Amino acid sequence: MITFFGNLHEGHAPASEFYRGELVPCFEKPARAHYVQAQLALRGHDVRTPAADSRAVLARIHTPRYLQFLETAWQQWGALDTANAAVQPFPSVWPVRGLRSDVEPVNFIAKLGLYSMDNGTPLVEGTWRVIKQAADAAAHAAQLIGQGERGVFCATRPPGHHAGADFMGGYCFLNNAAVAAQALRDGGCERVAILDVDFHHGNGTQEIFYDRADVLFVSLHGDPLTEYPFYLGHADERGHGAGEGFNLNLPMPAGTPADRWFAALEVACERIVRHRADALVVSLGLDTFEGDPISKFKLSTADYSRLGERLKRLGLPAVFILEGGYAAAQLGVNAVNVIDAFE
Ligand code: OKP
Ligand code: ZN
Repeated sequence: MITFFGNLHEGHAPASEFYRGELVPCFEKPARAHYVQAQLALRGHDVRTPAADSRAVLARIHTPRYLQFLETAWQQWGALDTANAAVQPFPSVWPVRGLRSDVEPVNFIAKLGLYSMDNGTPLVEGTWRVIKQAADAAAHAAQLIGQGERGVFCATRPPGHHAGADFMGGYCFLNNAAVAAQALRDGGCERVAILDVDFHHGNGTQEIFYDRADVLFVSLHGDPLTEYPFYLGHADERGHGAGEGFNLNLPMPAGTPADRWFAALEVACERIVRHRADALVVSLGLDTFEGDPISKFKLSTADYSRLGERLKRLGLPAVFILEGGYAAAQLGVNAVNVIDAFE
């Protein structure tokens, strides 16, 4: 399968993130991409560097002030103090209910809070270049589908599905799946379906398409009552206005085994078929794996082949976007199992 690999990805390598109130090494680390790259090479895939420019489609997904902030954030942080070059900025205050988010503060940490849903999305000097290349890959993949390709895999990091129109969160900055879906629409697809199989609900993708009927969003994930992102992803979120009925959440409890997960996948596939989509975007998180250090489903390595086979039977051209998956040493095998079975 044609795959896009972000050769700049090592430029986004934050040292630490908050976990249970302490700073720990980041789970979302460059080694994840190294393992995927190695497995793609081993199995003879056509690995390319993205060459499209996603800027126009990014402007249709994210707000101007959020894009402006992301692109200049590190420079703004560094301009405050020469010592900041060696310090990761984290937000510490957020405009929750009753506070104003229409006025952008001048204070950098306050701006970071305005554009964040959590303190779990570390930003470093190289972040913009890396996330822009991942979005470029998503846009390029959609172009290739428009030219008749059956499947394209974006083996990029960091993930994107928690990023909303104007905020980062959950290691995500730019919503690559949304970029792919919008680029497919702009390239002539009348209806697009997004299937998000990451363990965590894709709150950003849901939000971006919530009032639209042209892009169906379907997600299988850990129940937000107990799992990140906590504040979105319930079964009663069905879409709004013209988009009513075009959002389907299938939350499942922690500990969900493979047979129950595949039963939910059937429900998801039935809804996608009913949408009569021209193309599919798969938010391919592999953190449903039984060995994942931060997630709680029980899929095995062989189950990822089963997933790829089931998606193949939908008969739709598909863009696969790498999302989560933190058992790094197994990530390559699990991800490429999906891709190989789909082919
Ligand atoms: C991103 B993706 C707190 C640790 C938990 C939230 C998990 C983000 C998962 N710093 N962070 O959906 O795989
Ligand atoms: Zn995840």
